[in-house]
Amino acid sequence: AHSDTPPPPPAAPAREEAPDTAWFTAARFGMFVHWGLYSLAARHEWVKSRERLTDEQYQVYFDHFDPDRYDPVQWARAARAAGMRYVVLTAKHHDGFCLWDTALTSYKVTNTPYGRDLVGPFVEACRAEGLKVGLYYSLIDWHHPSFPVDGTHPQRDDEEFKAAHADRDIQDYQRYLHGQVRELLTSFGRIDYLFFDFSYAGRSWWGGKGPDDWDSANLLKTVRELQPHILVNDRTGLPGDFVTPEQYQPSRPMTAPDGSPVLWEACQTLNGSWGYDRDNLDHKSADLLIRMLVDGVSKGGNLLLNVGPTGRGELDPRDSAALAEIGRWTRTHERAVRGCGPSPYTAPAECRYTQRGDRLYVHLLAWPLRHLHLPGLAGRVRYAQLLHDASEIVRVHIDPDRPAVNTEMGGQPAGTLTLEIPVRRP
Ligand code: FUL
Repeated sequence: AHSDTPPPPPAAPAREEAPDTAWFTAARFGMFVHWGLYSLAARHEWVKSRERLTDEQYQVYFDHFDPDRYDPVQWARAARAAGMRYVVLTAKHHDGFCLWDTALTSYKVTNTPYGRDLVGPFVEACRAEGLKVGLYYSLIDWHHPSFPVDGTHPQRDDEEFKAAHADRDIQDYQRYLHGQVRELLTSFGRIDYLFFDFSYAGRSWWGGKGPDDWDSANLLKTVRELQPHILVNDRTGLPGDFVTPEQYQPSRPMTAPDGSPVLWEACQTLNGSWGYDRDNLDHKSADLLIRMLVDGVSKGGNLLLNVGPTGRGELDPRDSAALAEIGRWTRTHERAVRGCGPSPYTAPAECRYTQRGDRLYVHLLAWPLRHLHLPGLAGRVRYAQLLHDASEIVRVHIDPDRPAVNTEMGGQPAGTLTLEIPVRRP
C-alpha cells in the first residue's frame, strides 16, 4: 500500500560469534568419557600421582595400549539410548597421553601398539548419532618436561619440590598447550564443547597462578576464533560459558558473584572414579542417578555423567547397565527433562518441579503419599496425569481452606513418580 516505504533493512547477520547455548540447556544430559593409559592400570585416573609412579613405571601402559574393542558408535548409541545428547571425551588427561595424532609430542596413541587416532572416529560416531561433540583437555600435564609438577608429586604446596622444579619454563608448556588446543579445534571439524581442567578462581592446582600460567586469556581468544559457537567451561581460571560443580549437587540454582544466573553442569562419576576402576564396588544406583538429573534440571543445570571404558575400549558392563536402566526411565520421562528448566512455583517437600512452557512436572522423590499439596497452584491446574502412562489423576480438588491442589494417588510402579500438569499462566 505504501509504495514509497523503503524496503526493510536486510536482516542482521546471524551472530555466529556467539557461543551456542541453546542446545546445551535443552539437552540437560550428557556423557563424560574418561579414557586413556590409566584405564589399563584400572585403579583411578590419578594412579600415576597417587602411587607416585615414575615415568618408567607408567610406561608399561603406553607399551600395552591396544584397545582392540574400541567402537565409538556403540558408546554413542548407549549415550543416546540413555537420553544423553552430548558426549565429552578426554583427549588428554593429566598424565599427558594424547588420544589423537598430535604433531607436538610423541606421547600419543599413534605410537602405541594400537597405532591409530581415537578422536576422529569418536567425533564421527557422535555426529552420526546426532549427539553434540565435546572434548576434555587437561591443562595439567605430568609428562611434559616444562610442566612445573610431575606425576610422582602429589603435594600441591611442597616448597622443596617447587624449588627443585623452579627452572621449568612454563612459557614453553604454554606454547605446547595452546598448540594442542589449536590442533584439536582444527582437525576434527565442528567441536561444540570444551572442558578444560583445571584451575579455579585464579589458582592452579599446585599453587601456581592459574590463568597466567596457562595464558588463559589468549587461550580462550584462540578457542573462540577457531570455533565461535563453542561452549567452554570455567576451569581455565577465567569465567567461561558454564560452571562445573564436580561430584555434588548445588543446593539452589547457581549464580555469578553479582547474583545473575549462570549456566551450570554437574559432572558426576558412577562410582567415585572417573577412569575405569576394576575393583570398585561403590556404584550409584540408577534411581539415585535419575534423582540427580531431575534435581539438577529443577535448578537449571545439566548432568554430565561419566563412564570409564576399559583398556580394550569397551564400556564397563556395570556402566552400561546403569545407562540402560536410566534409558528405560528416559523412554517415558524424557519430556520432563529435555528442554525443561526450573519452575516459578515452589515444590512441596520431597518433590522437584521442572517446567517447559505451560507443562509443570512434579517429580515425587519419596512416595507413595496419600495426598500431595501443591501450594500456589489453586485455580491453575487444567489437568493432571501420571507421566509414565498418561493415566489421569482423578481426584484433583481445591481445598477452600488451603490455597493448594490436593491430589490423591493410588499405588504406582517403583521409582521416581512424575506428574504432568498443564498449568494456566498466573
Ligand atoms: C578433576 C580431575 O582431576 C579428575 O581426574 C576428573 O577429570 C574430573 C572431571 O576433574 O578435576
